[in-house]
Amino acid sequence: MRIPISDVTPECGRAEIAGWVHEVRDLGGLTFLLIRDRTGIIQVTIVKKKAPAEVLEAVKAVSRESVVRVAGTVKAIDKAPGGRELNPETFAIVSVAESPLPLDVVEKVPADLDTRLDARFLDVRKPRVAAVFKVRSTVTSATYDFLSQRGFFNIATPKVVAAATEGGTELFPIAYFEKEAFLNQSPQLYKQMMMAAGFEKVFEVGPIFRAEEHNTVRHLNEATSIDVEVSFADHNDVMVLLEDLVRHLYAAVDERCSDAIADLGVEFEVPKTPFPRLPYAEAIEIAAARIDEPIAYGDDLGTVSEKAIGEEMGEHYFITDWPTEIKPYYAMPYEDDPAICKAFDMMHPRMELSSGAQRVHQHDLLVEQIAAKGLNPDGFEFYLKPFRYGMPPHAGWGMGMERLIMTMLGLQNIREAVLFPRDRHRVVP
Ligand code: ATP
Ligand code: AMO
Repeated sequence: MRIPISDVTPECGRAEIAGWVHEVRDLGGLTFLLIRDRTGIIQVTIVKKKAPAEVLEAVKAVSRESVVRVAGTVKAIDKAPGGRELNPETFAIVSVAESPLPLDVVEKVPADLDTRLDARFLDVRKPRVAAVFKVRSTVTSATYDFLSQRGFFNIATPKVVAAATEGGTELFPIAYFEKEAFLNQSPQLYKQMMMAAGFEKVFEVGPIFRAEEHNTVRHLNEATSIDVEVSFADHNDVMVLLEDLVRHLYAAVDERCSDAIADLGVEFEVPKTPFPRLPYAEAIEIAAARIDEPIAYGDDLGTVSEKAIGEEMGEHYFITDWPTEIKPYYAMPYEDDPAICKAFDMMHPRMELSSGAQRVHQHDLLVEQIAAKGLNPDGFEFYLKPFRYGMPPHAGWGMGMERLIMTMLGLQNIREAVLFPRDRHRVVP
């Protein structure tokens, strides 16, 4: 029976493995093959004088990245990876890989990102690349565990919708019978409606679609958002929830993904909580003192400002108390100073990871704020209706999964955190 390569030890005596031919080195009388599966790499050593004829025949014919099944005896060898090697009694080629390969899996020749993404199935055969997705899988399951344990209901909201949530632009229209429809930018309106439904604490991990026109290293056209919404909570409550979750996710990766972290060669540190709270007005001052571009109170924070403030802060932090004017209509203004609102962004020194707010739960104020943004409240009737029949106060946030992974693992391009990224130029594979 086949066992995972990482389970093969000299104590096994005999073992059968299956995997991909990572490397072949023919030294005349001796051939070394490295065979790789999801769990690791093992050296298969063939001594020409001793090996069965069928084994020699198969090894001669095998190409790199073919799938093989090998059974034999295990021997302790210091020089081999994992301190052991397999001397085959049987060697079967299960599935042949054509040569040349579209991408070099052993990375002797570095490939550019486009070439890698075009042959993504081969690219993720590299342990260093697979490591990103092991970490991402752990982050996803740890998110479900953490929020479920705290009493959150997991919900699924529609991705085909009739209205924008995050402003009128950046929408992908789709052909939906005779109706006008779009891919959803955020579960925002639906998670809020579930507060009127009495669910109190909900979360969703799902796709969001943004028709960002430009190519940047931190924007995708299809991203994954971790969204939460909590009733009878304010912005401060959900900021604490968010920093606790981020710390928990780092700790889960630290605990369960040590191999992946080693493969990636990253410095890994679980962030300390609480994260500093930096009022927007102070953030603007820091940016103004550090950058050449003109920047004033009321401006959104661009890439350059984010970077400058991030350098000053040097750790995760929140930017709080934003001008109401530059945050979405659903953010709650302070009662004593309506020019600023109970919205926040959660930042990594490199970029924004999450936005959130206490929401407006009063119907009339919400209508007023929608109109103040130049939007037509009539288009939001389905959303506004629940606010007329008992909407509790509530707050929530959305955090980009890919940005979280990218900053956690020090990746240079957000596309590296997605198996099959969607950008302006890429819809295949
Ligand atoms: P959000 O998700 O809240 O929109 P974000 O991190 O995506 O946050 P944006 O508000 O879209 O950030 O933009 C923040 C800054 O990032 C912008 O002011 C701009 O400087 C830069 N930026 C955003 N989109 C692009 C883009 N497509 N091309 C170049 N720079 C961009
Ligand atoms: P926002 O628009 O800030 O807020 O999105 C929340 C988070 O989602 C991620 N994100 C993206 N990641 C990659 N590519 C993109 N194009 C992209 N767009 C967004 C970011 C961002 O911080 N409804 C609010 C959330 C809320 O208030 O609950 C919202 O969508 O990490």
